[in-house]
Amino acid sequence: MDREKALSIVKEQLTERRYIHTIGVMETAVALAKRYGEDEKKAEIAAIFHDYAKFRPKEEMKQIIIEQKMPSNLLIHNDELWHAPVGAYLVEKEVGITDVSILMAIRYHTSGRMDMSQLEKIIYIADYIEPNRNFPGVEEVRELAFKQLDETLIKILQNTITFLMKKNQAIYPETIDTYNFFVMAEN
Ligand code: DGI
Ligand code: FE
Ligand code: FE
Ligand code: FE
Repeated sequence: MDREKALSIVKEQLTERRYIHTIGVMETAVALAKRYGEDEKKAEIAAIFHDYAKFRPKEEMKQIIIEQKMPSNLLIHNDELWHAPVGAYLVEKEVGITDVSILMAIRYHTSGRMDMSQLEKIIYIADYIEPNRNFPGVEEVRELAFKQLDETLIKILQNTITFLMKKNQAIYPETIDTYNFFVMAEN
């Protein structure tokens, strides 16, 4: 699918602000793909569709999680986690994307997972550092992203986990597993 077609499909699913974020993720993901020799076309499509399900009604997402036998612990955790696996499912079903590596990058863009592929890392990182993001510390992560992917992942996971803990929020086990996996691999 070409970029313009993909963008026109996703635009209908998103708010203006989220669509602008999506363009930022797309440009960043393609730049990272170039830097690391990843498939640029796959990075582009995965980035364009990564937040496809962001604005689906919670009830619809909940039903898909149950019917499709997705991990049931999603339902006891923050509903902000749901749009990633549900998005992967809907992008296949409604848009007809069948490339498993692209669907995995969408599915794991929020929690990450142990032993992520390079494409999954690129989408996870691009989502965090795209130009419209302005969290404290994002500039440092932007620089690191073009030097070393795994160190960048660890930094983002540290920031995310710390941020959630400060807000007294639960940490999804897969987020912790991802953090542990990459920290242990480094040391
Ligand atoms: O969809 P985006 O806003 O572009 O970004 P995202 O999909 O990476 O994250 C969506 C939200 O999920 C974000 O507000 C933080 C939250 N989140 C990420 N990891 C965890 C989490 N929330 C909880 N409770 N636990 C997590 O491990
Ligand atoms: Fe997201
Ligand atoms: Fe993210
Ligand atoms: Fe996003």
